[in-house]
Amino acid sequence: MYDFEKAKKLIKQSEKIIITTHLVPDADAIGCEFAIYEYLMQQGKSSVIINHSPTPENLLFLDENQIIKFFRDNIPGNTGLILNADLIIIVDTNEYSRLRTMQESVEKSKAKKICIDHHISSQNNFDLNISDPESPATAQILYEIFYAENPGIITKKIAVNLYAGIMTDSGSFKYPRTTRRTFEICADLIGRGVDPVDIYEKIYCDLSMGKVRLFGRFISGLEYFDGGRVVIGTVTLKDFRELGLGIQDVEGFSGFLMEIRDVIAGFVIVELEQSIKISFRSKGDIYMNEFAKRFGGGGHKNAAGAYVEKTNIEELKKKIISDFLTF
Ligand SMILES: [Mn+2]
Repeated sequence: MYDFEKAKKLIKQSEKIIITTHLVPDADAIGCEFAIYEYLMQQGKSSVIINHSPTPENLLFLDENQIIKFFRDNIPGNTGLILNADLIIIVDTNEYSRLRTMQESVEKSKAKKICIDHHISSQNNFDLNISDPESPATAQILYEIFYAENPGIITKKIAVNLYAGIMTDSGSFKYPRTTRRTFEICADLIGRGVDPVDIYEKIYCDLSMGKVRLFGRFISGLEYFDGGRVVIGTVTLKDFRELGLGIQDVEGFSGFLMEIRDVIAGFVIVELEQSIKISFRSKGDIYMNEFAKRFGGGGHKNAAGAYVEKTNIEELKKKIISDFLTF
């Protein structure tokens, strides 16, 4: 199904292997990193996971031995690791720019680069690109690869990581790319020792009081357009500062907008220190990845994102709404 032969060759030839993923990693990103890390160990290869962003608190259980290194902690040492690597495996994104602070050294590195991802592919150069935009999660692609190689690869530890990725990226099995195959895979993973209740509770039943307050502000500030079919919400730096929170605490807000009756498109604007993040969500055949391009972003049909330069938020909202209503 996926051609893993070239990847195996590259892995075999490599001694210094780095695994990395996109900024503000989710469970699919971290889960895939650990699944590959464990697979490489089985192949007698040690590897280093280095990420731009810290691991969100609710995903720390996936990194119980605190293996993940952070690029910003020690730039000279980590830069050296990246520049001198033989192989860099990038999961859950196909854009070097999403590696943020690591982008420059990854692109400069002489290492071969493998991308394994389920976002619509851009024109970036990888030595190997295993990409399937039909897959609900990168973790599902990895499952198919490992299972085809040898089902015995999928230990309980790998199963937990893959399940966490599939469960979260499929919106707990409700997003459109969820298929019969997704359930078959998850059934197999549960057979390998995954406790779905435990993983769900660890990831989702972990709202801090601060996040609930932030959500309350977000909800009361929602603005509706086009007779309630379009909704836009905002989180500002002021909110973050007053509640002592950050971008990781906005996780789930955009998905929530799609649960409002009659809403077909939703936008979440998050003001950050250096930029503004826009999340785009839609139902049905509204191609938010296309719409997000107008703001320099991308993603999936029903879920996309963009980072834009700091600007007046009210003006940005007006632009998003007026652009969307003629989209
Ligand atoms: Mn993903």
